[in-house]
Amino acid sequence: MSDKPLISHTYTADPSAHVFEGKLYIYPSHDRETDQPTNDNGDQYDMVDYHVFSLDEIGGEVVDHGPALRMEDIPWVDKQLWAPDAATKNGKYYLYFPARDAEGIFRIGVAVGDRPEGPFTPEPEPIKGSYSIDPAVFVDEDGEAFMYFGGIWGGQLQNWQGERFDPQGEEPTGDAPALLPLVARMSEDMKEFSEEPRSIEIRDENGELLKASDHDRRFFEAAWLHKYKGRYYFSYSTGDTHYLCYAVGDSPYGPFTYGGRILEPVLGWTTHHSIVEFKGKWYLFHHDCELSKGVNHLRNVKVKEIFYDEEGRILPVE
Ligand code: FUB
Repeated sequence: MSDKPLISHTYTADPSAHVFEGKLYIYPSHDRETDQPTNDNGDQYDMVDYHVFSLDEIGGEVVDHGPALRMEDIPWVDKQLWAPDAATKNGKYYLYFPARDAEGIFRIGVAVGDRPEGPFTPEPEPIKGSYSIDPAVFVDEDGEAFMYFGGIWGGQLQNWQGERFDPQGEEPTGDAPALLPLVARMSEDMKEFSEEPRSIEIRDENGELLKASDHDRRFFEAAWLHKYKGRYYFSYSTGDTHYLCYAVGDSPYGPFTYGGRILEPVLGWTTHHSIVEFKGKWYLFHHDCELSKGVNHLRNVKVKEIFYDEEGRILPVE
């Protein structure tokens, strides 16, 4: 299968792929050139809108449906439309997105549409109780929906270790448990959390929480949840070590046990993905920086087929 960028007329990243109405839809970040400085805070990821893309089949034409949501139309957003996701329920489509508010704090918003490709109308306020970045919304077979989210460093998760935002918050170090991603059940109308977000435990083979110093395995950002043969697979990026990893559990709330790496580091600092079944095969959508020849904030989406072994382990991508 070709390893070429799926989209080459514009920069795209953080692809959340879903099958809606028999088609494969991709909800990516829309990277752009910027004069913002490059730093660990991620200021260079300075995006201002979202486009939705669709394919009838893998390897077929990718249709760009144009702007689905623009920053200027979202009342609470000041800057940085980062990695989005989408979900459908009750005949509506929901686009979830993180962005910084007027105080520079990342919150998560939702916009509603009638079609998978939008357009989407944003709610005037972010989701109450939301913070940090990278929402991924999983709708289980019984119709219950859950949002997974969180990201450290520029994603600000380290600033939320107490009741409120602490500008001095830092990632723990050494043998302390690593910071954990979050999950919250969604309300029936998909616009709110119906409970307080709770931490997702990612444990090692001995049942211990991953340590903060374990940068090869600890959660950094890019949460994704999919279900395979009745089990829940939570996958994520390790950030500064640049791996895509997964962990497996028996409940959407976890706990999850670390399962291994899916993808080795790619060209560019960030790595971010989604996993989806389409027409009987499983695919990893992800990004690298091939088109821009390595400019970290100018990324392009790619797709690879993935496989499981008999025990349900995801085989690392070659
Ligand atoms: O695209 C901006 C940020 O870069 C995303 O939110 C992160 O997951 C990383 O890919």
